[in-house]
Amino acid sequence: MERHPHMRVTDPVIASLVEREEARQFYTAKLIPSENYASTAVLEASATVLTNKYSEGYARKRYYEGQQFIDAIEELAIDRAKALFGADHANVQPYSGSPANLAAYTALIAKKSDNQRILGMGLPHGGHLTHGWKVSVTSRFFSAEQYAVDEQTHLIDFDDVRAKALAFRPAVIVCGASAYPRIIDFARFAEIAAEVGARLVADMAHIAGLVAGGAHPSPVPYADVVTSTSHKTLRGPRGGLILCKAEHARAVDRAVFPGLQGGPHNHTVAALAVALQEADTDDFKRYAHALVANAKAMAEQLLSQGVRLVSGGTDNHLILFDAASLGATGKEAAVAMDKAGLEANANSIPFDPRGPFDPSGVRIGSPALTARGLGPADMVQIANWIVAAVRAREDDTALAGICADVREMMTAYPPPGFEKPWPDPALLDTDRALLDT
Ligand code: DSN
Repeated sequence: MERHPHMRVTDPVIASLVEREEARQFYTAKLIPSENYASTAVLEASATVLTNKYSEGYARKRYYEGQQFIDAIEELAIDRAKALFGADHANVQPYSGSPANLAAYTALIAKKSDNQRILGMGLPHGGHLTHGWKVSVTSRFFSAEQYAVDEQTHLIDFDDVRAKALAFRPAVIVCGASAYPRIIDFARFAEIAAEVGARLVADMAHIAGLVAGGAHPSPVPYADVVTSTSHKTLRGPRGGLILCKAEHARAVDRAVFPGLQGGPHNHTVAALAVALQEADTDDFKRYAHALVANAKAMAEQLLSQGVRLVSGGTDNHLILFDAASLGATGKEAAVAMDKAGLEANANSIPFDPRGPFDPSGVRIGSPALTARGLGPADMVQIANWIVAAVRAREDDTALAGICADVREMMTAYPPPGFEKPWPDPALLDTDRALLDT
């Protein structure tokens, strides 16, 4: 059966690029911890005529007619989000995690005359751009201060968080991370927020699937507002959501629409509803615990090979390793790994002596490989390949050899969202110029 039969006719160049990306995702070991494989059902919901509909507003209070089915879909997504995470209120319209964070801050810092200060985790210490990092609008629209991890342990330095909270008196403290391999103590953040009279925003984008599956403590009981993406460990479509306490419901809804966004992406909301139902199952709980076990297996094997890990290991889905312990920079290591079919990203490590484009670290994780069904023994093999690839970074023949082995392993574990016939691996080796012929 031919893939994408209509697109092949109307736009063969895009169809061909999509097919090649399908092949790349199928045959590559996806180690980027913020990526995953959505199920076929989630992909089906994403690719529906719901994309044709405008729905500014909320269910039964819309600015356009024809909403009877859209309302039902959005209400289902909201109900499922509230039930899965035990939240008072859910908004499923944010386009992704960054707008969700901006909406959370504007909801809690409503007026120009209010205290406009936010305190978040510094990007090089594992935080996100939108937690107040200097190049983000979150540090221009608001006044931002950043906390750090401890230089020795690489754990969040709560003395630093508290001292900065007392000195800076933020309106909002942001917790949550994009590159932090340990459990986040949301209760401790809530204590500090209460002490200084700040609101607490928890960005659980990276760990939403772990929280849903009971593999990481939930921020919902502690935070005023919880933000998330839906496409990382939660395995949904590319989008965002916000959960909050009842007292903030109206402010959050108004911050999303009309504050920051126009019409919601209804196809994404439907796909999110599908993903939330999938996440409310015993299968998903097993997945969440398995991905942590897999990350630990990979971490232990890396440690046994002399690789230095930020914080010495992992409690969650991700690992940050210092490529200098393999004699490479982060970028050199990530590029070599990519040639070997091991997809990762170079990443700053705490107190990194190098700059952000070629930092010292590489960030890897287990969510996508666990979704394919790989287990701890496979993760040991993957760790060995990572070390071999970084060591052989100048040797394209050796990297190609590892890549062939990776492809063989990936073929044995077809990812969710792919249907037979499997992509043709030759698509990965064809020249780009052939696309135009
Ligand atoms: N870009 C995401 C990540 O890779 O962690 C954060 O939003």
